Amino acid sequence: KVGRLSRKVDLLEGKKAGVIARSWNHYGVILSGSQLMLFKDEDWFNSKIADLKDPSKSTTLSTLRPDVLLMTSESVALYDNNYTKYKYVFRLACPKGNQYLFQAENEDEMNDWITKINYA
Ligand code: I3P
Repeated sequence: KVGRLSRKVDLLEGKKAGVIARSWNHYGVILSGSQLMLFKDEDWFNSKIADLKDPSKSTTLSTLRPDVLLMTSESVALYDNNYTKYKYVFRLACPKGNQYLFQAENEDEMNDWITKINYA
């Protein structure tokens, strides 16, 4: 799945993350199997997504270097109804106690990310 998400870091190893990590950042996102790849530069991201679809380019997924790489196989994505500030936000809880909040573009997208992350 390819799309766009904003993310903030909520917990690091079970402890409230510092103020810098808590701010929201926008990313272009690829979920490939259980790899969640986050890319900061949207223009670069869009051009690479176009290249991936173009057989005359030799771009492959494994050549892309994400700014953030999260392995989701042992993680759980869930809707968090305690978080009410923004809509379409879900929580990703990772095994070592890191937790992230992700904001999707709409409700369908949020549900699709949750499903695909959990079943990947
Ligand atoms: C954070 C920023 C985030 C906010 C977070 C702030 O400050 O305002 O939007 O999260 O609150 O710490 P900064 O811009 O200085 O990084 P929410 O949008 O989720 O409220 P938090 O510390 O309560 O997570």
